[in-house]
Amino acid sequence: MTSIIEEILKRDNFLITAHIEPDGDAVGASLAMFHALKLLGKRVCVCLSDFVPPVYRFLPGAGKIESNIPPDFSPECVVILDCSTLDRVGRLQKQIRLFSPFVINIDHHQSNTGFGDLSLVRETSATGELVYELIKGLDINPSKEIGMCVYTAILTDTGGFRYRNTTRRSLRIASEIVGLGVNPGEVAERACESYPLERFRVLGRALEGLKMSCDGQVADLVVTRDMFDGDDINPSIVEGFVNYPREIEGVLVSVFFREKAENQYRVSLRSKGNADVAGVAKTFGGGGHKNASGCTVDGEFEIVRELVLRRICEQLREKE
Ligand SMILES: [Mn+2]
Repeated sequence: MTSIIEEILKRDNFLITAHIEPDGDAVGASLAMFHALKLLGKRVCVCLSDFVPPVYRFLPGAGKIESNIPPDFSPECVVILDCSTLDRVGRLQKQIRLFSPFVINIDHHQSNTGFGDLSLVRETSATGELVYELIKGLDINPSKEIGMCVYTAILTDTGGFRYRNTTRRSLRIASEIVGLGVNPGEVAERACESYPLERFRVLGRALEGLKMSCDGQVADLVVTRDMFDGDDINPSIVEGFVNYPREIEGVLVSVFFREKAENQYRVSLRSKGNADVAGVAKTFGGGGHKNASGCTVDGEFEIVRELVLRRICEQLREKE
């Protein structure tokens, strides 16, 4: 952390980015970092490869997020947030490379490869939590804007302070933020209860097709493009669908398949307790945490499903 603080203090132009299909942590951590660097008088640009989901557009500064590096901006330092590998940055990676900037990697994924010139990688509830600690380390008094961004990052990555990644420290930070004037109920309404109706129409169809396997320990859902009249699925509409089957009694692993393209599926995995899904995602070239991971698998749906479920079931049996 000390060397990251030194690097930040001595540089002037920063680009902040996070992973493709940004979630509450990616957007929240990026904007918290943006406000903090602004308070230090730096020139900062937040740039994401994909659009910010509408539910996170209430976050202060969200309107300033760019989808390309502005032509008059040459970053000397890039802060990459919530990405376990550099690839997760997506399309912007190419643009960034042209500047050969100094790269700071801040992330909370166990599977982080340690890319970049400096990295701050610890298994915390959210990347937002690490950013908050870095902000404190920089001697910045967190503003209400920073608080709202960090609070949203932690709230969404802990499933509303329910998952096992919720720690004393994440609750302490949340409490400190409430002390800054951030209203927990208000943030939750904006971030968790402001989805478009379409989400629930699609969810209904997906839940109809919910399947149980591995003696009731695994539940899976799929969303295909025909549920959207063959159009590409807007990932922000189905974000978090994987969390619903987890709520079934006895289910240890929930799986969500999203058709990305013909014969290509994004697979999200969530588990309860000691059931580990990091290894399953890794088998298929993905990554993540013990209780939350993901990968992309090519092939016909029935085959993809069979392969993934078999691997999960094997993993669960090994543990017994
Ligand atoms: Mn995260």
